[in-house]
Amino acid sequence: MNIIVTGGAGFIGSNFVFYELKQHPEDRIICVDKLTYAGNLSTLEPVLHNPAFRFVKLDICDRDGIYKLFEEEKPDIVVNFAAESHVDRSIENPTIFLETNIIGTSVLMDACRKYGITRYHQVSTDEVYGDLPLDRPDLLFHEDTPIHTSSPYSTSKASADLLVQAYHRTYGLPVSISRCSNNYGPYQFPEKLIPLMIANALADKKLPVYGEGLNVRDWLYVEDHCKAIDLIMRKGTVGEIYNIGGHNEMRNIDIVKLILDYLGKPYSLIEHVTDRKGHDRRYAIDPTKIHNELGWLPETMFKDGIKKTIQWYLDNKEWWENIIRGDYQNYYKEMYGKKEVIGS
Ligand code: NAD
Ligand code: TDX
Repeated sequence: MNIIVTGGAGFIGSNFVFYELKQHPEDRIICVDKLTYAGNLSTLEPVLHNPAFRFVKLDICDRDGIYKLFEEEKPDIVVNFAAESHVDRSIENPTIFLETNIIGTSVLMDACRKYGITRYHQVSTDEVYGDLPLDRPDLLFHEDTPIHTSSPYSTSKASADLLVQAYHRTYGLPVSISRCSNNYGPYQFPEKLIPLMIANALADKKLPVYGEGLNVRDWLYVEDHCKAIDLIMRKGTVGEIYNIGGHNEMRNIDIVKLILDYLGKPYSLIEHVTDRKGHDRRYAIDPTKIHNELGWLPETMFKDGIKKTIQWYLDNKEWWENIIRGDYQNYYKEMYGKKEVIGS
C-alpha cells in the first residue's frame, strides 16, 4: 500500500513514520510536511534513503500541489498529523491554526474524494472535549462526550473533526478519527511541557510552571499512540471515532519535580508564572472502545517512559540544542518575557 503521512517531520508524525517502516516494510510511506518551525528534516535522516520512503516538502493547504502528489502516488491511505499544535501559540495568533488545521484538512479530503482512497485518518486530540473539573476523578472523556473547546487550537481541531464527519456523511468518504491524550517521548519540540522543562533544567534555567501547576494531563508514550493509529487506519470501523489514552493522569507540578529529581536538580529552579489564558484544568480519556474493538492497550508504563524520554534528551542534545539556538530564543523571550512570577 501507498500511505501518505502528513506532518511526518514533527514529533508524533516522525515516530509514526519510523513505526510504519519497521512494522510494515511491505508498505510505502510518502511523508508530506511543510517544515514549519516544528518540522525538522534531520529527524527523518535515518530513513531518507530508504526505498520505501519518500519525503515531499509541501503545505497541505496547497491544493494544486496536493492534487499533483495524489495523481503521482495514488495513495491507499492518508493519515493527517500535519497541524499547528501548540496551545500557547494559538492564543497569540489563531489565524494560522485555522488555515492549516481546518482548510488543510479539507484540501486533503477533497484530494481523497477526487482520486479515491480506502481510508482517510484524522489525528485529533482529547482537547476537543474541553476540560474536566479537578474534583471529579470519576469523570472521563468518552467518544460521545460533547465537543466543548477552550483555545483557538482545540477549536480548530474540533472544527476539522466536524468537517471529517461531514465528508463521511455527505460524500461517503471512508474516514476515521482518533482523539489522543498528551504524548511524550523522543523528538518532541522543546516548546511543550516535558522537553521544555528538561532543556531548562539542564541549563539551570528557571522552570516556568503556569499557575499553581495543579492542572492534570493524561500522558501516553508516543509509540503507544502510533500503534493505536496503525490499528485504527487498518482495522478500525469507517466513520468511527476512537479515544486513545493510558489512564495516566499527572499534575504538571509533579511531572516537573520528577524531571528535576531524575536530573539531580533543585526544586528552587521552579518558578510559578502567570497562568495560560483559558487553561484547561484536567483531561482524562476513556479508551475502552479501542481496547474492546481492536485489542489496543498501552505498553509503556509512565515510570519507564519518562525515564526513557529524559535519557533520550540527554543522549540527543545536538537535536534539541540546534532547535533552541535558532528562532526559539525569540519565541521564548516573547512568550515567557511577559509572564509575571507569582511564586516559587
Ligand atoms: P508537531 O507540532 O510536533 O508537528 C507538526 C508537523 O506538521 C510539523 O512537522 C510541521 O512542519 C507540520 N506542518 C504544520 N503545518 C503544516 C502544513 N500546513 N502543511 C504540511 N505540514 C505542516 O505536532 P505533534 O505534537 O507531532 O502533533 C501531531 C498531531 O497530533 C497534530 O494534529 C496534533 O493536533 C495531534 N495531537 C498531538 C498530541 C500531543 O501531545 N503532541 C496529542 C494529541 C493529538
Ligand atoms: O511552560 C509551560 N509551563 C506549563 O506549566 C508549558 C509549555 C506548559 N505548561 C502546562 C500547560 C499544560 O497544563 O503544562 C501542561 C502541558 O502543556 P503543553 O505541553 O503545552 O500541552 P497541552 O497544552 O496539554 O497540549 C498538548 O496535548 C494535547 C499538545 O501540545 C496538543 O497538541 C495536544 O492536542
